[in-house]
Amino acid sequence: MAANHIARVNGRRIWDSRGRPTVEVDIVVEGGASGRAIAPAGASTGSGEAVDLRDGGAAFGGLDVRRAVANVDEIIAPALAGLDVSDQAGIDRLLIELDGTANKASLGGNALIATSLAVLHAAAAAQALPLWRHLAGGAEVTIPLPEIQVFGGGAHAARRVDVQDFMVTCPRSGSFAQALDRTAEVYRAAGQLLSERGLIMGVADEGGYWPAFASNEEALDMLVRAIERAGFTPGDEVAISLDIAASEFGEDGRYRLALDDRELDSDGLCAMLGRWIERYPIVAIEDPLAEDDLEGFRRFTAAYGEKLQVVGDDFLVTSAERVCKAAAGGACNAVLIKPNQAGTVTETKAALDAGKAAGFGTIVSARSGESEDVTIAHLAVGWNAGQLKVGSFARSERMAKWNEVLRIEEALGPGARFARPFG
Ligand code: 2PG
Ligand code: MG
Repeated sequence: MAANHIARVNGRRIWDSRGRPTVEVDIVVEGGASGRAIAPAGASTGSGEAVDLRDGGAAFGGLDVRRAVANVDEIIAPALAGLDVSDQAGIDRLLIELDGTANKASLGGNALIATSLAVLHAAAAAQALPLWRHLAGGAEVTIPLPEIQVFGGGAHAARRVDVQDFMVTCPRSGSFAQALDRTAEVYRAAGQLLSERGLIMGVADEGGYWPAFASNEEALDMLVRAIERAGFTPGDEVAISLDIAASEFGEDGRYRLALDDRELDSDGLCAMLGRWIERYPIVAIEDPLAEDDLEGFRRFTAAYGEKLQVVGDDFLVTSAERVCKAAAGGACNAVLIKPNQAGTVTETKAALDAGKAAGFGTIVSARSGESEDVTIAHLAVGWNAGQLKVGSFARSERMAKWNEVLRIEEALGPGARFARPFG
């Protein structure tokens, strides 16, 4: 048997950053090389995502994954035995067929993505290449611009504020390392400001400060102050990026901002965000409207798409088809790329390629439930995504990924090109 052919696949039940069970897959090829990957998990999920297979019942809030792990061992492993790991597309097609559902509910999106990513790692290891280099295939790569959460809200902080991610990004940095340096100062300054005001309440799911604010806008004011206290000019070295995650508080064109005690229609929400765009140095807004509000997305993109990135996450769910439709309808100008929303590496790459073909910004992203797995750092570099979203600047499941990009930047040496998605 050839060296790249799969000798062993095994699933394992491990734990994610929220202390919930998740799926890990190991793949070993005949030549001895191996690959491993861990499925992440979202909390604010789009209805069009690949779904995780969870066991239900009383244990662990119904979130156990024993059936998904069994599917890896009993159904996926025998089907993949002897296949060549370098045929990612062929293996992903087989995984999709084995599952046989549109949303991967049968074998589980968690079983599929961990397997598909483990195949990718095994293929890189079989060539003794770091994953990013294997993905780049000799082409020049860019180091992504990070967007990093400072305050976490929405579904990641018991809806303490309505907006989910208050992030910063440092578009004028000369390198990834410098962007992290600047972010570290802002994160620190934000912590000091909160502690001075008696607002330190710990951190939300992705490591951003728990947002004990009286209004959504107070979070924005505090972020601007933190940037200034860190010694930077808001909108110059450090700018703001938001994930509104509006599907979490709106549907059928009605949006209920609980913290601000306001109910808005689609135009009202667009107008409110428009005022924020005027007042604050915002360069990107993700899911400004709910996933069912196509017209709202179109109007918002028509009004502000020239000025800033309008990013589809729940709205596009890492689907090439949805990206193409959004591009044709002018309903976005950037796409978030989450491998577990698609369910396989091949479908993830197709969504990214569709985004690039449409001239969209492309942002590889982690989930709110994460692990020590750093695959997305390699995907962002090797696929030349241009941007990377991982969560905050605390907690090792987040820092592991930022640190991995630092290592890649070092490996590229002085020739490393840093992406400039905002010109
Ligand atoms: C998002 C992600 C990350 P989740 O909405 O972009 O912040 O959250 O993984 O819960 O979907
Ligand atoms: Mg999002």
